[in-house]
Amino acid sequence: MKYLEPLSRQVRLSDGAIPEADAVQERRLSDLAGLFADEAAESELIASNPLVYRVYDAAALPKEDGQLLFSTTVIQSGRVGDEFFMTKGHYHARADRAELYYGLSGQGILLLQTPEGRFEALEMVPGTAAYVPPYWGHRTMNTGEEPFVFLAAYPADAGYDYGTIARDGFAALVLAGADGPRVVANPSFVPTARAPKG
Ligand code: PAN
Ligand code: ZN
Repeated sequence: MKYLEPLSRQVRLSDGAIPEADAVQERRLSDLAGLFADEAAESELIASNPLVYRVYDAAALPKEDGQLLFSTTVIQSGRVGDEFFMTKGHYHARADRAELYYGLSGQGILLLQTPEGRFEALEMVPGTAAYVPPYWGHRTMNTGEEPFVFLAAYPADAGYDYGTIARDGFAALVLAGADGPRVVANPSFVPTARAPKG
């Protein structure tokens, strides 16, 4: 039996960074082109191409059944039109894989949807543990003035399906309103009638 070595990583609580991260992914607005509802606001802001979020992948582990990956996501505060800065959003390529998010700092919303277009919005603040069930697409947005940071832990073979959301959009939008964030149905969303794959 070949055992993997136990490991730990420090998550810097002041900014969500993992200094010993195996990889850091940066997503600028140009990486999210076409995902925001207000196209004019998006193309205006793309000229300065702000950083929207970073993902710190904690450790290089085998992407196999039985392994867990973990990472932090740090979403900057900002908006494109009335829509809050957000992640690209994805289903898992192995759609039956679940995930756990844990809020570390700032505030945000975890938006989830089924392929048929049912959606749920979970508020996330420091200390919120939020469960992403199998088959639900998921995207997070920063609804506050500070960076929004959460830890994610997920099966290492979950993978990413970004294409479905890039093509069909998300069932709901989260918009800034006078009384705080509003979750509204997205009129441009195309429900994906597809058989879940596992
Ligand atoms: C998270 C996300 C991370 C960035 O680790 O990958 O928050 O969001 P996008 O992958 O949608 O750009 C996760 O859900 N992993 O499965
Ligand atoms: Zn995921």
